[in-house]
Amino acid sequence: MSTEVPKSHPRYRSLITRDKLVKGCEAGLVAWQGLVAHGRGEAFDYLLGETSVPEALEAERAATAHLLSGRRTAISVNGNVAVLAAEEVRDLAKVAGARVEVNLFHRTEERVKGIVDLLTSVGIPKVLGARPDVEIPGLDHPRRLCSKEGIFSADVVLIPLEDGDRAEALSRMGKVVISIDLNPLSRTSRAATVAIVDELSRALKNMTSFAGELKGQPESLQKAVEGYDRVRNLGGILGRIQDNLEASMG
Ligand code: PTJ
Repeated sequence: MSTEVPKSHPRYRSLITRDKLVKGCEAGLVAWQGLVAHGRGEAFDYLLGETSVPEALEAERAATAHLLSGRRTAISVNGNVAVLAAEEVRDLAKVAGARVEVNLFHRTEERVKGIVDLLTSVGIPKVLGARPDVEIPGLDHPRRLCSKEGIFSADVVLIPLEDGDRAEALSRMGKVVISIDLNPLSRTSRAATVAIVDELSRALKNMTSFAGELKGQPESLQKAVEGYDRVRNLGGILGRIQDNLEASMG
């Protein structure tokens, strides 16, 4: 159930996003646990000023350069990602030539089908994940199930809102792993090759614009990849959170 949110409400965008997730749960697309995960993300976004901080932009540029340089690339989509950013996934996949694959932690065939249908309805021509044909080694939960044509054979994988387990397993497979996770302390952010600490929709939109800028520019691609250092970048993010907290204490 949700109340009509007036546009004048100071937290309008945040409330609308929550409503989308609640409706996604009611429609069987978002796992109930996705609401909890969103709340954690929101808290970190608040601490970062609800904006794409310079470190996030640097990581997004590096991540886009990896996507554009990859031999075979894939974007993994779960329930939260589909409901919050189906169009942004479509736009980035198109410009980067990436495959799109549904991969769920709380997997049921109904949820997979609903999410595939949603992604197809926004114009993604081929959505993988409904018929997994291979398993990611070292994982015991349903996220191990994937498609040979997509995530399994990709050398660069974008995993928004992921659990740390699979991020580590994909890294062990030698892939370039790009995470989008507002929690800079998560195992996912620490296991990724490039850890984007930014809100999902903002991050995907920024990456799509970077792709337009970097495409066909081999020197810029190389510079963006080589100039990024995950540990330094995450340290910068934590420094910003600390500064924001200190500033708010007056
Ligand atoms: O759809 P399913 O079944 O695959 O399940 C999806 C969830 C998200 C429930 C599942 O992957 C999960 O439990 O994820 P975690 O381990 O809670 O990790 C999600 C991470 O995403 C958390 O660290 C949050 O801080 C972060 N997060 C949540 N919402 C956003 C976000 N980061 C960026 N943008 C968001 N909108």
